Amino acid sequence: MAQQRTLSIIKPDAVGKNAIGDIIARFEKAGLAVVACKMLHLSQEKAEGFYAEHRERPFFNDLVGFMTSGPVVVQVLEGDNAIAKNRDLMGATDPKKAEAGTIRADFASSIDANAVHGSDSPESAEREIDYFFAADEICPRG
Ligand code: RTP
Ligand code: MG
Repeated sequence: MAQQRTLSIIKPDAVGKNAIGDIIARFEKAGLAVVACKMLHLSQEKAEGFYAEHRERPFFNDLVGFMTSGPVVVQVLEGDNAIAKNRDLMGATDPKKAEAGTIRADFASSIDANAVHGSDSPESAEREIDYFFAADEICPRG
């Protein structure tokens, strides 16, 4: 599988637990490289635009409220099969269903406060990376 990029967000609950380093270590140990990274506090507009595909879902307002409740760390991860690999490391959306040893099993508190986001397809990865990063903010490892 060719090198791929994916967007990862460490959500406000995990930032609040001081787990940024532990979570990034899991990506790096699994062979994913951080090629872009920034910390920011999302505005309501930025969070709504990011999750626009969920706009009609009943949990949308709670999701936006949670994602704007504190700072997040947004990263581009690069590596072999990065999109699926990141989703495997994250575990299921609901931490009660997440496999032992996954990031959500270890750091998430609930389906809302679930520690991390990861792009779910090559199309989402491209859109989400462009949503947060300019081309000159990404530093490929070559
Ligand atoms: P994410 O987009 O954050 O990586 O999570 P995901 O792909 O695993 O889940 P997705 O279906 O895209 O949902 C986005 C976020 O919305 C919240 N959610 N709440 N209450 C609910 O039934 C429910 N379903 C989803 C979660 O915080 C999820 O991460
Ligand atoms: Mg999703």
